[in-house]
Amino acid sequence: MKLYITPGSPYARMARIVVIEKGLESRVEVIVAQTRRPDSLYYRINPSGRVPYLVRDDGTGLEESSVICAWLDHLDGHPAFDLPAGDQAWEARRLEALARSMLDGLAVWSREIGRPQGERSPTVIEHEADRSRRMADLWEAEIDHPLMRGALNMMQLTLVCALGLEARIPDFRWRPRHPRLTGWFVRIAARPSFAATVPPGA
Ligand SMILES: N[C@@H](CCC(=O)N[C@@H](CS)C(=O)NCC(=O)O)C(=O)O
Repeated sequence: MKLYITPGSPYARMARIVVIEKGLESRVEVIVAQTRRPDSLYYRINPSGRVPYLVRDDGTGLEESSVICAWLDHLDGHPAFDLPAGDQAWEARRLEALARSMLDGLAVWSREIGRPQGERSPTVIEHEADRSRRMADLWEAEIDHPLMRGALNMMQLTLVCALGLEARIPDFRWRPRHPRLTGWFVRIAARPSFAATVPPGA
């Protein structure tokens, strides 16, 4: 299989973490794609131009980090990241949606500051910075939830990839006012799969 990524993409990072957590390194070739370039050859592989993108051994291409993570997780017949059963499933969905929401906002912020100076929108940047502060406050209150403290799951994985964008967004300084979230992040980010996939600095 071929997994197309960019080193700075938090969505691609989720798939890369699952590859490592599931011990699939020898089966999945990780390839850096040229995104956001006119006429990139990558568009012939994935017309949307987005990463992550997984080309399975049968040639079928999969888009969307959640779909790719689930596919990789199910390959061995022993999925580790499926939703829990019963009422806990709704809690898991609620938490995953909150983590996704934070991640999506930060991805917009990161993209915006990656534009050439004259093309950046201060309005977008301020909007996303404000959102990130509210979401960090929310997570400071939620982080002791049993699902955030138990075995690794998609909620935890998504939130770490969101908070990890501190490497790409110099003004995303969420740690000082969020001691519980910081302690949680430091512990979980020390896992080899997370440490091996830290995005490069801005
Ligand atoms: N919802 C998608 C988001 C993927 C996404 O937006 N990836 C960005 C990188 S962080 C990308 O490929 N951007 C290139 C482009 O928009 O052309 C997922 O979860 O996989």
